[in-house]
Amino acid sequence: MAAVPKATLYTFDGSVWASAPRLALVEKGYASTDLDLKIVDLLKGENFDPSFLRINSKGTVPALVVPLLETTSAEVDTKFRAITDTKLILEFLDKSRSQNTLAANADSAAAPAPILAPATIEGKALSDELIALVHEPSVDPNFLLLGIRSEAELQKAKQGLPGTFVANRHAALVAHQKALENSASTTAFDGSTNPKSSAVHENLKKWYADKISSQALLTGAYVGGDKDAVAQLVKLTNDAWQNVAKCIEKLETKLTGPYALGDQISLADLHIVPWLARIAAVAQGVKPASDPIASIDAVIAEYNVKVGQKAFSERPSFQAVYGSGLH
Ligand SMILES: N[C@@H](CCC(=O)N[C@@H](CS)C(=O)NCC(=O)O)C(=O)O
Repeated sequence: MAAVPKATLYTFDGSVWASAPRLALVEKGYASTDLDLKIVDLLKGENFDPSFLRINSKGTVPALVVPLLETTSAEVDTKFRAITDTKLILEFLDKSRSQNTLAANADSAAAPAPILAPATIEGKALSDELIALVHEPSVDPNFLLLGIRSEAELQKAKQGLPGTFVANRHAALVAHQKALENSASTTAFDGSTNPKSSAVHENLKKWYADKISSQALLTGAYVGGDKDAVAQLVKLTNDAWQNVAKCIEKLETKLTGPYALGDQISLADLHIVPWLARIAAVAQGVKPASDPIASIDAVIAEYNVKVGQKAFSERPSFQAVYGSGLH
């Protein structure tokens, strides 16, 4: 029997936003056989491989590749589409589990899944607002991981995970750029050039050049020993932490409690919890917490988030994603 086409979630354990669909899979009661998980090691810069960029041209996780229903029959080759935005991935996972559209062989006898989308127009407006708040570029949790509040912090960060991350990413980008420059992918066997592959080649070259320049500040500070870059990074990091404090204050006024929208967990929690977890992890100096639940509570207490996400830390989904430490 031909294998039934399944969705594939591209993920990485240390990723903030990939943690959101990982929480959702548990909350929705997906079985481990419902979809394939593929690890893209961000620490090694695997998200910059041309093979991954063909799946997600943004080069980010999470990415969910789903079979198109109209092509999941034996007669036609299955076509797939990629969903590359965390919010859309969660909405898709929420809808698919009750409708069993994620895999053609989804077990229709499985227990009904909770609906995570808010049921009312007001609920949806608040949910969208909360989700947008934690996805604001000014409180980017990935920047906070690599940010430094002082030169002394840079020396520490260089020795740890942030240093490895920045250096590996830069090395991967430069290696891909070099490989493209040296490759003759535009020339076919008969010596002619294929305009399509030549355009792909040019697009990729531009992608790597743009990405390298978007990382220039981090690379300059961590790898290049550039004093101006260090000073600028220190300023941006301190600004970002001010923004985090404001964001937490805003969350505090808007969260209903005990979950974001009230008594039931909803999509908004699955965005807020990974954001708070990263903030907590960075605030502790990026070391694995021996007790992740106590540490997230400590950050919430420090910022005086009254309702916070305390209730969430007792859930099996939280244990599955953060049981061995916040990230
Ligand atoms: N706006 C995107 C952001 C996703 C994102 O930034 N993912 C991070 C991991 S948490 C990533 O893949 N970073 C790799 C990179 O930017 O090179 C979303 O919400 O899905």
